[in-house]
Amino acid sequence: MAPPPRALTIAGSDSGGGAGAQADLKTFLACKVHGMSALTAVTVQNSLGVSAVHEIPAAIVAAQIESVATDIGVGATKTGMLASAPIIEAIAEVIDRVDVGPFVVDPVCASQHGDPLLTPEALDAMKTLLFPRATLITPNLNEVRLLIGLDVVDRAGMEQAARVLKDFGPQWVLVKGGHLPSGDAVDLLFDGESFTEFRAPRHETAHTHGSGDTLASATTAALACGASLPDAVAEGKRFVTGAVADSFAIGSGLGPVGHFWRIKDWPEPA
Ligand code: PXL
Repeated sequence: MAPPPRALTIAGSDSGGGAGAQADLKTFLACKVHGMSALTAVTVQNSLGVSAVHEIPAAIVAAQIESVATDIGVGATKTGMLASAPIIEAIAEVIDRVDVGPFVVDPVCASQHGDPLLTPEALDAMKTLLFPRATLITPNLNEVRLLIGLDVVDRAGMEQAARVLKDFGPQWVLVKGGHLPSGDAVDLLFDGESFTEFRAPRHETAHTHGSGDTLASATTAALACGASLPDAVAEGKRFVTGAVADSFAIGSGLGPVGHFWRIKDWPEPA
C-alpha cells in the first residue's frame, strides 16, 4: 500500500483538545493525512481559558521538525501558537535546511478568551522571519490589528490589509473576515495581483474554539495531497464550515468546532 500524504503542525498543545496541535491532528486525520507535530508549548487549558503555559525549549522545537522531515518526510507544514521569538528564530533556521513542503503560517496571537499565546517580541519575529518564508499566511481581523495596526471593518479594509501583509513576503495572504459583525463569513485570498473570495453562510454559535487552526490545518492537509493553493484554501474553508456547523458545547465555557463531521459514518468501534 502506498504511504499516505504527510503533514506537520508546529503548534502548542491545548489540553482541552479543541484547538492547537490537537485540532490540527484531528483535522489531518479527517482529511486522510498522516499528521505529525512539533510542539512549541503546553497550555493548561479548558473551555474557560488558558491558566498556564509551559514553553518547549527552542532547540527541541527545531529538533522535532528536523527529525520528522529528514526521516518520515513532510508534504506540507503549518504553524499555530509559536509562543516566543527564540522559537520562531529556531523554526526559521531549520526550515531553511530541511524540506517541510508548502509552509502555512497561521499567525496565532491569542486565545478566544484573549489569553496571550505569543510574546510582543515574537510578533516582530513572525513578521520578519516567517512571513517571507510562508507559502500562505492566514490572519483573522484581530491578528491584522496586532500585526499592522489596521482596524478592518469592511471588505475594502480586508483588501488593504492583504496588500500591506503581502509586502512582508508571503506568496499568498488569506484575510479571514469571520470577525466582521454580520453577513456571510467571507475570506479573501490575495496573491499580489488579484483577490479570490471564499464565502460561506455564517453559523451563529459561541462554540468556535479552534476554528482558525482547523481552517489552516485542512488547507495544509490539502496541500500535502498536492492541491493547488487556491484549491487547498477552498477545501480548508469547506472543512471549517462543516466543523463550525457541527460545533458543540462541552465544559461551561466555549466549546470546540466538530472535527469529525465528515467521518461520522465511519463504522462504530466493535
Ligand atoms: O485557536 C488558536 C489556538 C492555537 N493554539 C493553542 C490554543 C489556541 C486557542 O486557544 O490554545 C494552543
